[in-house]
Amino acid sequence: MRIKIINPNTTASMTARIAAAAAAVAAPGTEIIALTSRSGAVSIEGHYDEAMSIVGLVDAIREGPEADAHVIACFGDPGLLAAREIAAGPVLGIAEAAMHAASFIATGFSIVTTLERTRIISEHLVRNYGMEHHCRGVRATDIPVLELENPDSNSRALILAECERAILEDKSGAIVLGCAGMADLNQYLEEKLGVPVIDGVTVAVKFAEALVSLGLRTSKRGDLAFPLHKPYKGVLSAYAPSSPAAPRS
Ligand code: 2AL
Repeated sequence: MRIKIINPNTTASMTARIAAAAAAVAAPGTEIIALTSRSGAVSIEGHYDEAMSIVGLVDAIREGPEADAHVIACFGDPGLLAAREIAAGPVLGIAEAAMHAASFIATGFSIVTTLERTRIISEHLVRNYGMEHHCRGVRATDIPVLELENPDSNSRALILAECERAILEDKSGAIVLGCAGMADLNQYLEEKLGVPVIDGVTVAVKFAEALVSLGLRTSKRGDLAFPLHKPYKGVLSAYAPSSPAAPRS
């Protein structure tokens, strides 16, 4: 099967790390295609960045070979439901996938994320996904997303310290990493912390494999049906849904 992983920010080096994490867990018959958005912010760190990322995300879903499933590799899960409307196969957001995985293996988890201003995005997702009874805290490290790329930064140490506080203060049994740029940290953190550390990229790949191998696809009854055919105006005119039920993978 083919799984397309889309980094909705425009930083290709981050996509490379996401792709490596995905390839490390993919089953032998799974082809991973990792794409970097061609338009939008270099890092997604707020509501505006998220909103602006969705056109690039849609382009990436539509370009290149068809995929059996898609993964949106940004912890805000930007455009997740819109992506499900235009795709026929499953579309997984890394935040949704990570929270569900955490709820299977611990009664309570904490999310450790990047900038303080992104905390509200995770909090909204916790509520949207019905995870209030499982999530015991959202903790911001105030690390800018692109600092995770900088080998000279002390981001690892800051993230480790915040995870330790989460385990002690929130009484959490698992940590959810709140950024796709942390996809290479889970093993290091797990060894230091002694609790499961969940990176959404890897669990989303495994959930996608499971759904595809079970023959499960996005429901096209109701709100996730292909978008209604209608004209779009202005700079988005090229994005008008082209036919009432154009099946796109
Ligand atoms: C993210 C992420 O996963 N990628 C990105 O650019 N911004 N989310 C976050 N909370 O930092």
